[in-house]
Amino acid sequence: MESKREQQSGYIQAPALAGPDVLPVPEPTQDLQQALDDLYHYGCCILLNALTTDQVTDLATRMDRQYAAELKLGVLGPELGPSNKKVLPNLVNKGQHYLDLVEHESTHAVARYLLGKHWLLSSLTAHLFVGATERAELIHRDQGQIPASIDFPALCNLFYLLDDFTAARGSTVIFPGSHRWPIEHRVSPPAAAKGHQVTAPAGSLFVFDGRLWHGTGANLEGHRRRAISVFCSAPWVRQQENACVSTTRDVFEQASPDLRARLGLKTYGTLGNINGTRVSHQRVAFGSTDVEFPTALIGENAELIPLPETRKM
Ligand SMILES: O=C(O)CCC(=O)C(=O)O
Repeated sequence: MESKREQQSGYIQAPALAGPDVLPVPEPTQDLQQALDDLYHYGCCILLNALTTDQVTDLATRMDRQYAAELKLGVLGPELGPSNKKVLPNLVNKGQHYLDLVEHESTHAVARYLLGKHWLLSSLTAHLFVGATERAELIHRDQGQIPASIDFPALCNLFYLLDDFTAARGSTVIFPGSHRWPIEHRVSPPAAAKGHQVTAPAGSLFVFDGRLWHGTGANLEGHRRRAISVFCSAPWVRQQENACVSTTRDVFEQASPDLRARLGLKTYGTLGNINGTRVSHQRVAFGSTDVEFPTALIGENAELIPLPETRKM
């Protein structure tokens, strides 16, 4: 297959590999252009020093504090499952320090490269271990819901690492190059043992294309191994977190226009309306325009129905 350009996002797909070849893990780099080239060739990259040491320390401390506080919520807290690998959901309402990662210049550069300029935040989550695990978790492709025949990324996962990632700490098992595998190798996962584990220092940004086979490694040391996932999607994919319901009105009101758009308060072509959007805006192919929460929705016989606001109690 030749390189081909996706019309909506501008993403250029590398030629397909002949079979399910696992390429080496690309070397960590400080150079953004090299990182984007790695995404093209390998479907993953490691961008060094995306966060400063102070940012790493601050975010790691805040994540631990958040986890401890949410545990105390008992049944009101999120469902965290039996595994020692935990994912704290919806960081959007949990502090500006997390939202800053959505607007981080590296996030924008990478998401734009893979998904086009209208990319959305699909979810914002904290990943941490609270003990050892014996085996690797399920190997999967994050865009498993998207038809496997699609030869471009519809999602991408950006992991800001708050601890060094090593194999013994359960770093991610990845199959570099698998975003270029022939279609018959895109549905059933390869054996975890055939993958490579990521080695990268805290402060790095580890990115993987939504088509890349990967999974959480076994954390034999039981190290905390913290990371924040900024999960991004193409503007036509349903967001993992239902942001317009899951985001407090305070966050929306304080958000920059760019952040509001990433959360979904922007149309994309004919999608993403609130109470309908002026038709003139929808005529622009793949165009995009801001939307506002109306004070009321319109019901039968034009009855006005107040829109409930979500605010801190
Ligand atoms: O925690 C990891 O290493 C990988 C997490 C993962 O598989 C995912 O978020 O899709």
